[in-house]
Amino acid sequence: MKLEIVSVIAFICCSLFVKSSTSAFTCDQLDRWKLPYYRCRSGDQCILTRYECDSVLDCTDFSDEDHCQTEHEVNCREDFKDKKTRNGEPLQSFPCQDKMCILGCQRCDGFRDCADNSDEIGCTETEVSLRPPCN
Ligand SMILES: [Ca+2]
Ligand SMILES: [Ca+2]
Repeated sequence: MKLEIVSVIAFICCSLFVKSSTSAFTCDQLDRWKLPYYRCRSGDQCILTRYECDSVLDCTDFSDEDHCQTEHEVNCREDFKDKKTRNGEPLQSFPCQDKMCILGCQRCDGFRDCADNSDEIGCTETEVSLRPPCN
């Protein structure tokens, strides 16, 4: 029991910095620890509630982000506001169809970054192969 409490505290502290740590816990654990969580549509994966609609894909089936248009619009405005690249140019964003925002360089890079895959729709093979990696 004591070990579990220590684990919960460690988890909460670490998860402030390491988002991927959510995958290390099962629905049963989050349930037992009485932490608010969101069950991904697939049913066998759970994430902390605060990762639902945070504009980052956490569920492997993307269900934590596919119903969040309003939140995405707000996050998009805030995430890219006054952001500059290393060259001092405004950071480009790409709006997914569901209003989630990704980096402009993630469009047509061959990887699904939008929950609805709209960043990879209509891309030609040449476009994908010539796309330089984001940096
Ligand atoms: Ca998320
Ligand atoms: Ca992409």
